[in-house]
Amino acid sequence: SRTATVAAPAIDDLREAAVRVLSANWTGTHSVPSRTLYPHQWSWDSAFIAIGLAGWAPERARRELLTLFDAQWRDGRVPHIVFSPSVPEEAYFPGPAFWRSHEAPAAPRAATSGIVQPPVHALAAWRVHQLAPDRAFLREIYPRLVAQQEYLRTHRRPAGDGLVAIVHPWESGMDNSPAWDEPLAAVPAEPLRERRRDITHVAPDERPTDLDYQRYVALATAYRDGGYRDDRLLDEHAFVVADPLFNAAYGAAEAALADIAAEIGGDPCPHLEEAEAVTRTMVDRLFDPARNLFLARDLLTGKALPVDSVAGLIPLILPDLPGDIADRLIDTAVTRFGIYAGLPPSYAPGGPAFERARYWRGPAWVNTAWLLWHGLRQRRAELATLLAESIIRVTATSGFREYFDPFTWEGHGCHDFGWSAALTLDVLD
Ligand code: 9WN
Repeated sequence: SRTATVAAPAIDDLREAAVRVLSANWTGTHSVPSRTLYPHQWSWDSAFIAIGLAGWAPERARRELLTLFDAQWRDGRVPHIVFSPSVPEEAYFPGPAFWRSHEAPAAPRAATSGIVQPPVHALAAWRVHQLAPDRAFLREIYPRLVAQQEYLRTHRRPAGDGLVAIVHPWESGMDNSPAWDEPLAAVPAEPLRERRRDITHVAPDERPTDLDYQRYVALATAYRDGGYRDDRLLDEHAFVVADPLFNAAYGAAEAALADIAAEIGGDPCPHLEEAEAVTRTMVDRLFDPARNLFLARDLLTGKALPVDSVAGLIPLILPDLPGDIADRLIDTAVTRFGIYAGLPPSYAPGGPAFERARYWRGPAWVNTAWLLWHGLRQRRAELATLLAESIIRVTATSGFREYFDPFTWEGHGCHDFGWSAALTLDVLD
């Protein structure tokens, strides 16, 4: 069994502890990623958390996703944060008064941000259904998932080359990844007028820098002041990047939508075709045969961003990825991301930007390990088992922290972090 290396009583304790975290983070309609640092609903967190709820609280798992999609914009975009009206503005920066979603014509009733996150929700909905079958849920969420993809397809392919673009590092979910250093350097930094709240909860040297935040806020302000429109991105926006994790999530979502469509009597074919097309485009445009890794591409300069980010391994979740490319990625995962020894670091050790405790610049995260596990299950079952065991051992050793030192497994960031608990539960079951 996957859990053979960990003693049985410890496994039971770990399962109970994970359920306790998810119960404490549940608000009645959705989960917060963390009661302290992230007191609202986050888009891709909710997808991962739903997966962990499905095994023991399936009604909550479905509600988690449906609550998020209740805040979907009329143009199909699923906002990266849905703000809870009961949480004070000062609790998180930038909050609803910054994003001013209500001024945008397509915005929903709930206050939200105006940017998105990796579309891992179709994958999550399908996994929730596999763990707790419910076709009525699939029928309800399917058109919303299709609209989410449609937004990305029609609004977020500015270069016309089939790659989906992100317009903010927050959209990647890996905010201060070294992959964004070069494109961000071209973004003018403006002094912050608001106080950062994150560093009241977590040590500043485990978070992005003030300079990063100045640029994050400048970019978000520009996108907001342009009415959250996407029609002139290449001419007017300062950060337009194709990220391999985001594009892989988009492609894997089409594959999951094909499964969902087949299950509810719909037509899987257009989804399968789109999944294949995205995979082909990604191999053509983002795979770097010298590094054996997918790289992000700056769509403003046309240049590949030569950075060893774990995001470049995530295309393993694409079912149609050619076997030789998958083998090369697996070789990279083993040799440069050390997956025989533990969880993959967010950025390969040895690179010039590596920092073992600073957020997405080196620490290991459970969600990227889970995505890799998911991508390896059909291809290299023994490596997938190893990764599942590592997730279990790291969280059993250090608790459900937000991220971990990739060598010592020391926990960093906030405690009782939702997806660390949720995805541990998923690989335990
Ligand atoms: C900005 C909630 C989110 C995650 C992201 C992670 C972090 C936010 C922040 O927290 O981002 O969206 O305030 O730093 O980078 O992946 O979804 O857990």
